[in-house]
Amino acid sequence: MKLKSQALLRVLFVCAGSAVLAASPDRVTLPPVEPIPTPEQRAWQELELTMFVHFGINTFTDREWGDGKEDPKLFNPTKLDCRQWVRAAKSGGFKLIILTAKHHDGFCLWPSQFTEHSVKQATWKNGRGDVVREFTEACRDEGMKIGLYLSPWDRHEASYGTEAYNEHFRNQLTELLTHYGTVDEVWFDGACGEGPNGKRQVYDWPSYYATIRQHAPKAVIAIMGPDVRWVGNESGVARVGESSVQPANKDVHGDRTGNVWYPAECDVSIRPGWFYHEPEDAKVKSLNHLLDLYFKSVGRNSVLLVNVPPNREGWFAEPDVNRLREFGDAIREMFKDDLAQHRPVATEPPDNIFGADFRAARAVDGDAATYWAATEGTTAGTLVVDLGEARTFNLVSLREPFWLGERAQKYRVEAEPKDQPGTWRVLAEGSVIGSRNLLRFPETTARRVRLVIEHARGVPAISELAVYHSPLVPPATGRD
Ligand code: FUL
Repeated sequence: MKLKSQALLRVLFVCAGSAVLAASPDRVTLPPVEPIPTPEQRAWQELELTMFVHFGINTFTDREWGDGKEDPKLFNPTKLDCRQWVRAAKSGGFKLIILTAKHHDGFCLWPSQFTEHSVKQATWKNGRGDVVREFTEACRDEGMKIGLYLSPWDRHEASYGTEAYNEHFRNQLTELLTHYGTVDEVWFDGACGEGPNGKRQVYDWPSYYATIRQHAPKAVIAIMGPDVRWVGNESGVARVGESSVQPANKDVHGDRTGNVWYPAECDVSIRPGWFYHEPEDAKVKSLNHLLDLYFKSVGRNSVLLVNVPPNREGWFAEPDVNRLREFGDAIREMFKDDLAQHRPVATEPPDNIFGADFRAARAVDGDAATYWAATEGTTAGTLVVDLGEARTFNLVSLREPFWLGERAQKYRVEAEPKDQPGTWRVLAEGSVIGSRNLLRFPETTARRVRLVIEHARGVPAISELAVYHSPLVPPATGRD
């Protein structure tokens, strides 16, 4: 009897399962609002925090731009420890590190077979060292994603300024992308100065991109590349309303016309310079400054790229290590308690949902992969969250399911103040949301908070509406 009922149950279970499966092809899906990111762009945007490591011959000559005439013997990081970099980056919450494999001086941190201007001629390890090897192994062991910077401008290479250099550059790219495992980002600077023979190079970008797509199909190509856009300054700040939807740029998008998905990256150094200079040990950016940049980059629908330069021993210096840990601790503390999570949430007008899979609760379920979407054909909508009792807060985080396109064009966040029930006070206003918007405002005490999307390109959709209270939120400086 027992066996029989178990068998019956199994039959019922299988039937139910197949009913769901059979139904799934017809499940309602939210149509994308073009353009949308590639899977690689989406994964990259979700990293939020990435790190730059400027390290090379300049570290030993105390310069920012080498001229390509440096003696490679000077390169001697006696205690190089890439694991120390990676662990410090992790403590700061960083998810990917980009190493300057070759800067404008042409000195290669790996033993390239295409030049002698490299670690092969260094005092370090009698010319048998390979920083790219040690770096990529440390990243892989610690679960850190990997980026490589290869400067197209090369002030050492004799072929620079001739067609032969394009092949030289592709050869170096191929070495980097085939000898060290998966690479997640390739970073190209736009600088194009003169080489040793006084000539400038005409870069063959399409052939560089083809080389990357062939050997590292999962890598995004940044700055002078079609996947990731330079935000336009080196101070780590995006514009209010920064959008990933941009007109195609013919330098990097070739024949593509109209709008393309081209998300912004905000680069900045933790110190005044990109390379290590001892006197700058005293000039590491303050915690408040870094947190402010976080709000002005990650909080403005962009990725933050913070440079931390190792010293001559091959270590991140103590002030930088301490600052990174403080930064990571502050971010973890700020976002540890979402007052809106799993709270009752309603739409205005009622039942303003795209279907059963897109209920308002999806915006407050703590899972950024699920989302509320409004009724088909609408371009406006409101979410009202009940915090259960009057709570004090000073920060709201919003996210859209941006992999289906940017939607909001104009929105505001409001609270029903404890002392004025029935009225709504505007806390913040915005336009584009995309991957994330962080809104900071003076401490407010209220039981209900609402997000009013006044206008969207297509059906409004929200994957996160989170509310926080933290004394660590840096005051908005108004300085961009
Ligand atoms: C600039 C370079 O010239 C700097 O040296 C640095 O590498 C920075 C990230 O990009 O254009």
